[in-house]
Amino acid sequence: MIDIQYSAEVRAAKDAGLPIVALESTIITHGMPYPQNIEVAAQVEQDIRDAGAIPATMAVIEGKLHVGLEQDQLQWLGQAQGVAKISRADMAACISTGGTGATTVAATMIAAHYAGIEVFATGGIGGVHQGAETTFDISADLHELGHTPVTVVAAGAKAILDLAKTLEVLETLGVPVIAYGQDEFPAFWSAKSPLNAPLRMDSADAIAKAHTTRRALGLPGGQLVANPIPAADQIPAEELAPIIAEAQSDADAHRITGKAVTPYLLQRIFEKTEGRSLVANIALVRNNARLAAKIAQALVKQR
Ligand code: PSU
Ligand code: MN
Repeated sequence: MIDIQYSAEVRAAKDAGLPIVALESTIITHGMPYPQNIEVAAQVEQDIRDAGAIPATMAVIEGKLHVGLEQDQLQWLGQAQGVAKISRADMAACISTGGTGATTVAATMIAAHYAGIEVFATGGIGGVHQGAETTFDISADLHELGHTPVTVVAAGAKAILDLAKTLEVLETLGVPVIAYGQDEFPAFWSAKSPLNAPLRMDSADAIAKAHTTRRALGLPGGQLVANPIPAADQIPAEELAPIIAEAQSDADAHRITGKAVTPYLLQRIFEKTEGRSLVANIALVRNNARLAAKIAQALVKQR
């Protein structure tokens, strides 16, 4: 067993059996610019508290797995240089070599499950990239959803991805994709997409019941809850499509590959929308945090 470094708040919540929501840290170090990244991280934690649960932001700091960060640690991480972006493949190596890394969706799911936390809120999961038929760039987040029993609340997959292929891979891996309150699979900055999600649920209770039923059946893997961005905060898909295409061809021209692809595309879209993509990203993460808190509460009630 490896030691977990709990924040005081998460340790107390665990002892009291309170609902806890996991949060990732790659969105802080690689997904948003400083200083908004730190403001958003603190705001999202507060949204979870206001909605009746306790936030647990995950990170590896100098070889220690942290489940819940203290204020000063969050401040430090948001400004630190050279923090790794860790996923399933490199999480153990980061811990064993005393490294420092921010957790992606995949690594956050592993950390949450290890700490006994069943619900996790993020912005958007990684998925199948455009052009994956030649690059083979498919996020490890998808396989993690097939392996690890954590319910992940996201605003769908980021619209920089190939959403149709992402849904196909999730189906192959046996991952329930549940649209919340609508039929369509949301497209991150936009609430709707031309694709329907395979499943739809309209309450946190129903999502919590589906989670426990999967576990009772002995099925490995989690669920993806696709929670649409609030209508007032979205950017219309037609407006974003050419911007995403430009960002993608910039990435190709600069031969950006591997882990660098997603942060590069997010940064380019931020520049090309003059920051509007970030405003939408913040709104959707906060919306996901509130739903995740309700699901965590429903799970505690069902125990
Ligand atoms: N959601 C956001 N911003 C982000 C991410 C998610 O709103 O930056 C991060 C998550 O950590 C996710 C990662 O796991 O992007 C996906 O990276 P990749 O495509 O390299 O697997
Ligand atoms: Mn990738």
